[in-house]
Amino acid sequence: MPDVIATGDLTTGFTDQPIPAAARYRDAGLWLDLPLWRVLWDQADARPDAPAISDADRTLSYREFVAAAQARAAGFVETGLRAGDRVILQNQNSVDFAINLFGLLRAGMAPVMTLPAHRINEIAHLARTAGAVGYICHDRSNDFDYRGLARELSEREPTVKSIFVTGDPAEFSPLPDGDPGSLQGAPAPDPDAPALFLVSGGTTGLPKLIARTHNDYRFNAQLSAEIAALTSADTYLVALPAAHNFPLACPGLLGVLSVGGHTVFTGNPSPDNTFDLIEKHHVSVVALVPALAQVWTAATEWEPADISSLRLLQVGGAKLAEPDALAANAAFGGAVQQVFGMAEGLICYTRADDDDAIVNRTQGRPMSDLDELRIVDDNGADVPDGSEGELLVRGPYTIRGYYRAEEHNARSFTDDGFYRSGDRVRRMPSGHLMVTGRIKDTINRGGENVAADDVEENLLAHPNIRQAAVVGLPDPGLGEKICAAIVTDGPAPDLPAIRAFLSDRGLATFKQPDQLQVVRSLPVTAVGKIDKRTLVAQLT
Ligand code: OOB
Repeated sequence: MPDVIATGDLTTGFTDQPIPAAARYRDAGLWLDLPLWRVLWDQADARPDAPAISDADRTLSYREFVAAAQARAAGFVETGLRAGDRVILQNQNSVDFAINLFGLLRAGMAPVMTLPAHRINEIAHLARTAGAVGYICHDRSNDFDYRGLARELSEREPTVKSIFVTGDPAEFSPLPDGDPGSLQGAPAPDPDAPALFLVSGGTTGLPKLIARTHNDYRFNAQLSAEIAALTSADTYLVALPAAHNFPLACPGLLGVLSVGGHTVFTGNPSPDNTFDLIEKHHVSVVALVPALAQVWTAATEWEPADISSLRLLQVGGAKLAEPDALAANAAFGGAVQQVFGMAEGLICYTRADDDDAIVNRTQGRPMSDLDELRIVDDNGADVPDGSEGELLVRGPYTIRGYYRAEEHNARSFTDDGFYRSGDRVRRMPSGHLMVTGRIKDTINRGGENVAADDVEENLLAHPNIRQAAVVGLPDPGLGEKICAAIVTDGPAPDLPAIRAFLSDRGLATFKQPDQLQVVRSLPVTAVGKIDKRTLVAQLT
């Protein structure tokens, strides 16, 4: 594979579905062979004046949304970006996010869907791997100046030449709007090529790029919408970071657009804000991580807003404990749907007609009949139903390889194309899965997956740290908190010093240790590897 991929080249380093599998998905009517942007355009013809997207500042109808995305697409083309170019999108939850996303899609450019909490280390790595030529961000938000990040990015990755900033752009460009005429004559994208890139939760250091095609991602959104029984009467609240697969397409923004519903963005997921939004916009569907679901459940006791419009409370991203599921169902009138999903593809949902026990205890069953699941032991042999094993998956919307990551792919995929999820699960006779843990070494902190070795590598850069092991410890609010155990040479830094050090290195805030343990030595296994299981036992 070449080190540098040309602008406009979306297929170098992309692993597509084998021809027979693709034929099966197409024949079954799952793949529609349409550009992903059509999900919006089709509805705009049907209901031009219905509200499509809102944030605290404005609401756009379907007609207005299409016009804005079309102008943005033309603007991107007029500034010199080309179809097939990768562009890093790092926006807050907002109408601007949606316009930029659909502007890029409409112009045939592939957005790299980064989260507001990503910092220079992740952004630069993703930009380099994707061969990105553009970066889009807000000027500043939550006390962070993204223009500073943009400056560092353009120094580290000079190929990122087009930098657009929403708000005050300083030396960068404002978001461009152009004459939709510039889009005429552009060839339609190949529906089996990547439409956009999601970012992996990360298991081995820096995040990986997950190319989702026009066909597979539309299917993902549309079947999710069907399972959620979405209609044009629904209003969906984006309370999680909008670029994450869950609020983006499970069913999220794309699923809601596919049925002509209304999507409301907020950057503040706390109940004192969101409950008022639910009342104001008659929100019917929302997606939360378990830690937030807990907070929302408690808030129903005291928040005065009328939230009776809420009919579906999706909870996923990390394991929802059964008592929390019960409490949430009690507080929200049985609205809970458990969602077990991954940016790599497979999504499992509990269904409206599932028994209460299934909804409260399991993480759902696969969305599509064409999802192929295997649950295997350490030797790769299938385990019987009811036994624990690693979940492997293949199917109509599950990737066959990370983008431009040959080494990872050799480890993360079987020879016959199953993705090794790293999740330890058990299958019920009904087909529902219970997620019991992880095989891979990641920490799920409030729904964000943090790779232990990413944090470890950065810790080891500290002059006084000799050894470092990062583990997740149970935490009532976050699910898991990040604990760093370190062996030091010389004076040991304290937690605030460590956090400042890691911030200076550009590590994302959500990856920073919550707890620091200075130890004399780390426990090791028989072959001398750090034994994290024992370490966790020692620390809890
Ligand atoms: C979602 O996607 P990612 O890519 O950020 O993280 C995927 C990983 C899974 O492999 C699993 O380890 C964990 O997050 N996970 C869960 C879970 N949902 C995700 N673990 C236990 N119980 C659950 N319900 O997190 C994601 C993508 C789409 C929809 C929902 C979540």
